[in-house]
Amino acid sequence: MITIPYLTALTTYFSYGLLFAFGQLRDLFRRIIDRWNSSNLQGYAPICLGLEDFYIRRLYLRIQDCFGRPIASAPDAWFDVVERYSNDHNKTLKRTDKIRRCLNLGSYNYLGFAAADEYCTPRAIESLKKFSASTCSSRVDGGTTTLHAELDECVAKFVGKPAALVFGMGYVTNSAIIPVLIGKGGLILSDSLNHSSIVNGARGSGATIRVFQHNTPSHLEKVLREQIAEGQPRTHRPWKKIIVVVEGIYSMEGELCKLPEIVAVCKKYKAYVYLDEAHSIGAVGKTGRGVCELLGVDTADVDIMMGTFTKSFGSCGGYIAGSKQLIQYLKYTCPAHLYGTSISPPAAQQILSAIKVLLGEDGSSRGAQKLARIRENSNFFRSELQKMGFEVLGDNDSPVMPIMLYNPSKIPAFSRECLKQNVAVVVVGFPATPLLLSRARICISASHTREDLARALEVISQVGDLVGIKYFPAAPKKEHQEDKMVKLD
Ligand SMILES: Cc1ncc(COP(=O)(O)O)c(C=O)c1O
Ligand SMILES: *[C@@H]1O[C@H](CO)[C@@H](O)[C@H](O)[C@H]1NC(C)=O
Ligand SMILES: *[C@@H]1O[C@H](CO)[C@@H](O)[C@H](O)[C@H]1NC(C)=O
Ligand SMILES: CC(=O)N[C@H]1CO[C@H](CO)[C@@H](O)[C@@H]1O
Repeated sequence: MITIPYLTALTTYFSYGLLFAFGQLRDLFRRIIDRWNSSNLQGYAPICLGLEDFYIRRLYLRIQDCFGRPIASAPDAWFDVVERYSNDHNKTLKRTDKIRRCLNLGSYNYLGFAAADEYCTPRAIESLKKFSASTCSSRVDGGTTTLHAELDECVAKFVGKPAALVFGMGYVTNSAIIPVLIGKGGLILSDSLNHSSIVNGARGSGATIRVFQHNTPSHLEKVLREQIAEGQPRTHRPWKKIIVVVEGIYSMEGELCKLPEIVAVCKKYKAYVYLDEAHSIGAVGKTGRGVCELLGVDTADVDIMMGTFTKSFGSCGGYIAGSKQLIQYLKYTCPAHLYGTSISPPAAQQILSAIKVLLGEDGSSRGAQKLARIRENSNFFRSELQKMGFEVLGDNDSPVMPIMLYNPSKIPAFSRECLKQNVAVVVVGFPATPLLLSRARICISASHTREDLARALEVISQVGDLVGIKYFPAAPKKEHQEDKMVKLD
């Protein structure tokens, strides 16, 4: 739950109201002109329609310089941001040859494997030479190299499940696997802040979807009881299967899943647990094995473990880990496995090498150091931000920390002012977050040094004063201000 100062909520609604009103007015004029200029009408329905189109044209495009900035280097602690200019009020942006060396607070490079690594990079290059960039084939045809076979086994062992299967893309892992696991007559219970890939998979499955309050085991139990009592729609027959889908770390909230409590509820009602560890695998836990290790949950109690290699491992792709029976079933039935080209061999080698470093099998203690570093860095940065009076979401140990901006005008202001001082941040607004809850999302990396973090804090503090987002100045204890707050779920 997030509490917003009343005045902020009011001005935020007012800002969106103003943007919406002027946007609609301009659209109205455009429609009148279009009608008058009949050469535009060809008998087709407009291909882009509705609120999304309106939102893109009238809100997003005004601040699009804050998004999709081209990068000219690896996503390391510092990276090169290409400067752009516009001749039409940022409607179109053109690249220049100039680059700006910026501190990178946006990439999911939790362990620092995304940049050149003394162990991983030479091996990835070697595999590129040996296997080439693509297998040009699906796994069941010619696309299973020795690397792929090794990777399946290595991932299963790393996450602590009997078997695993890797895919070329994390997003597809969710969106293609969920429909194979469950269909009509099944029930999916999903956290209200689910990732888009889960939403896509769940909708594509044809199963009934019910949502429980974000990270609230008691509400999950309530919904589960109701749904079990009611059964399938119309027929009221028992559900064929129930799957509860949660994430290890919620990427927009920086929050850790309340996994022990959720697992207990699922056990009680015989529902399967599907855990998406995109942001937690590699990043948390004593040996980087994710939220199960961090929160002391036996991996045997999590039926389907999903994760991606695009964050901590500095590669691409995703995995599903589970029982031997489950993985065997997926190998014969999952279309993304049967008909999609297998993961790129250098990417596979990068993952294998990164896991070896984490486990200390490269013969050094760099893996353990990285894990200690990401934790120290994250906890230091979070507590400093809180001390400065920012509204920071998320839990300790999580390397993701959203700073609340609320007001739509503060989205571009924060991003542009930080960039001016060579700090690159990611800002997020509606529709990725609820309308009121725009934020900047900081991702801390093990490759950030203390000087990097001190520099980032200095800039963020200055910009925070300028933009006016220190919502809790000199009062880290929020209880005193409760009466002036609006509560939002
Ligand atoms: C929770 C979650 N699941 C899945 C994905 C998709 O992974 P990928 O980016 O590797 O396609 C993401 C990506 O951000 C994510 O946050
Ligand atoms: C009318 O339509 C033509 C062709 O689509 C276009 O080139 C022209 O700019 C339009 N005029 C106005 C006033 O919108
Ligand atoms: C366009 O973007 C730049 C930053 O890239 C910003 O300073 C400027 O205010 C923007 N212009 C408009 C009209 O929004
Ligand atoms: C498939 C799924 O889980 N969808 C839900 C994700 O969360 C949103 C917002 O809470 C719901 O509207 C979806 O039904």
